[in-house]
Amino acid sequence: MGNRRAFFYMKTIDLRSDTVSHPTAEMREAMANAVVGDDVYHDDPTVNQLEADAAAMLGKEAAVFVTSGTQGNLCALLAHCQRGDSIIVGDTSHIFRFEQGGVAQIGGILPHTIPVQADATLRLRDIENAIQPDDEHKPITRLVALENTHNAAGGIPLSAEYTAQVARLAQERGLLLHIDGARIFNAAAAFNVDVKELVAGADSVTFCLSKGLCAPAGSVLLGSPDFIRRARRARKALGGSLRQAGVLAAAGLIALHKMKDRLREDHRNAGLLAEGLSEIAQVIVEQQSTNFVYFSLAEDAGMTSEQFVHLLRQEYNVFMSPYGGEKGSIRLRTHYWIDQQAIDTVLAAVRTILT
Ligand code: TLP
Repeated sequence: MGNRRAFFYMKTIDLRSDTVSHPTAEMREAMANAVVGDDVYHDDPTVNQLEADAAAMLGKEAAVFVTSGTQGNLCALLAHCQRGDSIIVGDTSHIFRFEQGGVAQIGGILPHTIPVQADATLRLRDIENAIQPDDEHKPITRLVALENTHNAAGGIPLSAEYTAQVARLAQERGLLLHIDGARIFNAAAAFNVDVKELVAGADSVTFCLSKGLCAPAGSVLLGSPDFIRRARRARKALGGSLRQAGVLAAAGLIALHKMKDRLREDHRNAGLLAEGLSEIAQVIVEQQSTNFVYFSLAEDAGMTSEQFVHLLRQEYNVFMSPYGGEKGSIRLRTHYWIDQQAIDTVLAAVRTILT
């Protein structure tokens, strides 16, 4: 217990998700000084700049600022689909699993799920087989959705080559391609490619400003001007049209221009955490990819994952997520506020608890 007390007054080290990352001092200052207008009138120069810069960066013609990744995906699917249409999505995708079934609940859209493979891909054969024939008994298959990086698969990125194959198949079969790119800049950092290459064949893509990129809120949805006009309508109906949203977009601009280039540091830190954890006898590291790490405790650890996570939180101010999936029972994600010193502290705390 003596050692544990030494950690007592330390700051919180929050590894539950990258969504917990706070805005930086530079973001807070930019927010305070943002030039704003009414964005429903397209009058907010800071929002307009964020949308234009994001479109240029991802190689799309138009963009709209939305409140969250969930809203971005829903606006995209409402803009692409009619009620009764069907979309092909992974069975562990965020759209299917973690957005309350909004596409069905609000859009009347039928998710046709196919298995997400261990490498986060959807098999082309499974996509082909899920496309419904033109038959009055069947819903119309409108779209395929990919997720990059894939959350439930453990932060695995999808390559430009794979995405191009799906885009080609979609085009040949008259389907649209949407990418939930909540962490697309992590994927770009992992492959060391221009983010444009990862979304080249997509009709729409969303990315989040508020995860590894550290902005306090907001996502961007991109596509053709006509698609974005329809997505803006959907955003309004969902209550997501903000007024002086430039205060948020100001942080978003810093996220876009300054934070994406440091995501490699988060990946390196996730690697260091995985490496350090794997050296502790009672820890089994299951997976590390981009900024995600999954591990479980060996039987001789003498406690459950829940007890372990509770102890870490109570005694060391280290927050982790008990996960309980097949990738391991505990999940960590690195982000801007997790530095080398935090990693050393976490590894020391885990060692102390388990030994
Ligand atoms: N994911 C959150 C939780 O909702 C699970 C997290 O902590 O990772 N797409 C992907 C791939 C996501 O991981 C998330 C957030 C979203 C969309 C939704 O983003 P928000 O939280 O901004 O609605």
